[in-house]
Amino acid sequence: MSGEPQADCLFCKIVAGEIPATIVRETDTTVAFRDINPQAPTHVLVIPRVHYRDGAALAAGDPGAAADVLREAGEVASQEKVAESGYRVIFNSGPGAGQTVFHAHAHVLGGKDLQRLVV
Ligand code: D5M
Repeated sequence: MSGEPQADCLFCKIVAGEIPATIVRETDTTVAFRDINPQAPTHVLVIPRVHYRDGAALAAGDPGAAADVLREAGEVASQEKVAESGYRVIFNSGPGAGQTVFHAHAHVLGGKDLQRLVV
């Protein structure tokens, strides 16, 4: 559990503006930016400004921010014009699931057939 910025966290640095990112949307509680290694024509990460290690920890520690991340995932899909054709929202949780950055983030993927996509 946390909530506080972590000095060694890449996504906390993006929130703080210390590392550049291609930001597509921002709110008081979230930042959405393009994934550096896109797996689909639309591949945006939505992160809470607060630091929690994964989506479940975020929901437990700050349920409002977790809801904001999910709402923003939908807003990103609309803005990217993939909401109608269908899109996927993924939270990887733990190294065994492929999580590499331990600041909660939702992958928003769309713009191609996603049925066999793994990120
Ligand atoms: O997803 C972590 C994702 O974060 C992975 O798809 C690459 C992306 N990433 C890593 N560094 C950056 C920067 N600097 N900008 C944008 N995207 C980045 P995971 O679910 O942890 O595997």
